[in-house]
Amino acid sequence: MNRGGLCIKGVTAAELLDHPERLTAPLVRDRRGGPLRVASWDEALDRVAAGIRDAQARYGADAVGAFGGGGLTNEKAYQLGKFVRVALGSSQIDYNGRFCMSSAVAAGTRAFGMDRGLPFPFEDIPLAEVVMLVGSNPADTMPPAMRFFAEGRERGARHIVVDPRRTATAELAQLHLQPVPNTDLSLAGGMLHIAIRDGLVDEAYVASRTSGFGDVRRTVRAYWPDRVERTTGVSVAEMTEAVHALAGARSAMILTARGAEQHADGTDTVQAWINLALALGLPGRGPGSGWGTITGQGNGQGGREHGQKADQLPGYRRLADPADRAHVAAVWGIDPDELPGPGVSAYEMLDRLGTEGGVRVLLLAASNPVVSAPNARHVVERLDALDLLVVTDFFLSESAERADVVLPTTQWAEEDGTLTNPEGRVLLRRKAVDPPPGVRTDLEILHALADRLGRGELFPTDPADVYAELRRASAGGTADYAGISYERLAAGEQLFWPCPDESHPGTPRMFLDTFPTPDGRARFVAVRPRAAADRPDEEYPYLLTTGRSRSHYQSGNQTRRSPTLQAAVPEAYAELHPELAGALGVADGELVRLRTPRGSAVLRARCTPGIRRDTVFVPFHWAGESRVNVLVSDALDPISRMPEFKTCPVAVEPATTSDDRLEQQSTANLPA
Ligand SMILES: Nc1nc2c(c(=O)[nH]1)N[C@H]1C(S)=C(S)[C@@H](COP(=O)(O)OP(=O)(O)OC[C@H]3O[C@@H](n4cnc5c(=O)[nH]c(N)nc54)[C@H](O)[C@@H]3O)O[C@H]1N2
Ligand SMILES: Nc1nc2c(c(=O)[nH]1)N[C@H]1C(S)=C(S)[C@@H](COP(=O)(O)OP(=O)(O)OC[C@H]3O[C@@H](n4cnc5c(=O)[nH]c(N)nc54)[C@H](O)[C@@H]3O)O[C@H]1N2
Ligand SMILES: [Mo]
Repeated sequence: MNRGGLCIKGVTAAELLDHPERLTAPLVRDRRGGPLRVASWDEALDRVAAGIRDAQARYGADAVGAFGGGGLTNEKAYQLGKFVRVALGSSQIDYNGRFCMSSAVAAGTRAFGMDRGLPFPFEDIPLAEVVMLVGSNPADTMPPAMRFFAEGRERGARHIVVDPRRTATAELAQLHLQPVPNTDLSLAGGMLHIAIRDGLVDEAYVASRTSGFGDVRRTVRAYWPDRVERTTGVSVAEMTEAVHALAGARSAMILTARGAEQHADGTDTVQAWINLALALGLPGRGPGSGWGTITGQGNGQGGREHGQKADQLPGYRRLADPADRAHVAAVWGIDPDELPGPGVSAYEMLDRLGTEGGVRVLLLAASNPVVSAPNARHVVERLDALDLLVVTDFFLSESAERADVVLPTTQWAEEDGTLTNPEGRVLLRRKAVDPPPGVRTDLEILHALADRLGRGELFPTDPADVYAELRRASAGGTADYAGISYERLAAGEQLFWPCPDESHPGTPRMFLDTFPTPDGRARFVAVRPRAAADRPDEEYPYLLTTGRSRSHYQSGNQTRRSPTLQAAVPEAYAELHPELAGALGVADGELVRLRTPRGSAVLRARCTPGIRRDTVFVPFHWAGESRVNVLVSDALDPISRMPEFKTCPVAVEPATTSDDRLEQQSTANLPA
């Protein structure tokens, strides 16, 4: 897939396999506030099982929950979902994908009847005469995919980037639209208004393949281009140029990523871009055309298909659907009535930890919410209110530091498993090295816990066995893996789901003839901008947006331990326009303090003329004093439950007092 190309994080990932801070024995804490100490596996697992039994006896099955991650293999994500429903009998599970592409999932499902990040292969990108990337910076966040864009440009493709910053991706594009953060919905509406006004709508496609355009046509009448220009900061000329380019091309795509999606109106914002794509007749037109979302984590796609999500069963089946429940219960060998109903979303679960009706014992695997969840100070308070926090990780993350029990697990090179990439292509990752002694796989840990809860026989530990079961559980579902075997993958077949049987070639391109909606048509949905929960005012005059740095990954628990990556980008920073910095009296390289009503953070100022004057950008990879999620609002999208990671009003000032030193980026903290 990557033809040997890796990003810098991939190149350096092996530095972490035998890292001195690697966890190699379970840790337990005897009392809150006390130190973590080394324990035997039996002691640690017994402690967890006793905590589970105790909480469930006192408060009911839903008092125990799990929080997973899109970094888990398909096998582990599947097993975690099954563990919570079957071994715990609890409805309380969700995962960090809720913070990732959930708005695109919700919008894609609403519009097309199903969600697969890219309904076409990466290989189609060079076939697009025009590509519009909205809130997506793959030059930093998916460098191996850049060759597809480069190939397109070599063939003469035009690329348009919509981003409040002039990113490395925008540098490569022919056109860069630089909107005020959180105004994409208006921008897409303004562009659709122009498309209708200028007769660019593909009327035949709209008539034969879609429903609901009438409502949308009426709604976007109100998006006068000059009004949209005032809201978004993108000129009428730029909007016109962009929409004419998309409409005039024989093949064109609109791709969104987190910049468009991580908003409290993220679902409607993605829908607004899908509405534009549908009006121009792009989805299902053929190779090189369509709408897609560029998924993030290593298994961001597969991790969202097999039951880590609160309302979901494997294969994209739904917990609320009686036929889906019956199918999965039969594979699991249980009565469908034993399956709980849907639970609550990631932030809602975190928000209620330790409260009446909330989770009291939390199993956390493959996420570090102390750093990555919004309104992070509040999340820490909630984690500390638990009866028992159990964290499975290979390094002591900021979340693991607060745990009562820490269970050491294997890294990517130390076990087999499959991952599903943003195109729906299933990849088999083979074990390359043995794990350090003392470490267990996530599957072995789930088995040992299930065993203590009387259900061990339902939880195999060999990834091949788990995957075989996953194939049966997903058979006939939307994300159908039934025909994708380890053997076919090992033999080099390129397989995209759905793939219903072993003779099926898989499905690289979807929607060519029909959409999986009841009437086979894609749905337009009329959407309107909602007033943001908070707007800039005198106290908080600027807009904070957050995202990524090329050299660090997510909460930084892995990349802050890589000597090479630490040397490349040693500390947290805030990007500011030189004029804003000048007005504040801050020079490049000095410290600034950012404040919102939720907290404050201190960061190194990086002055760059590539960012809007009203916007400050901070990557979220750091802990301590520069943990930006302390500032971020927990307003949630009403449909996807995605938090508002990408904008909030912020105050910026020089950091001058003695307590403004950057806190040491502690990574050690291992118990003696
Ligand atoms: N180096 C690196 N690569 C990664 C990751 C990492 O942590 N580090 N994480 C992986 C994961 S899980 C994910 S989800 C992907 C994310 O990949 P991307 O979505 O490409 O990454 P982000 O930096 O979160 O956001 C993209 C861009 O959105 C812009 N933006 C901010 N606000 C707005 C807005 O209101 N509108 C628009 N149009 N744009 C806006 C930001 O300036 C930013 O350049 O990256 C993956 N790859
Ligand atoms: N402000 C702001 N916040 C954001 C975002 C943003 O753009 N801005 N982006 C959001 C997005 S898109 C995402 S995806 C999240 C990501 O944020 P997190 O969910 O915190 O992701 P990671 O830092 O990758 O955390 C994974 C943890 O699990 C461990 N781990 C890795 N693999 C495994 C495994 O196989 N098993 C186990 N047991 N542990 C493992 C790692 O060591 C690490 O500690 O952050 C979200 N938070
Ligand atoms: Mo993500």
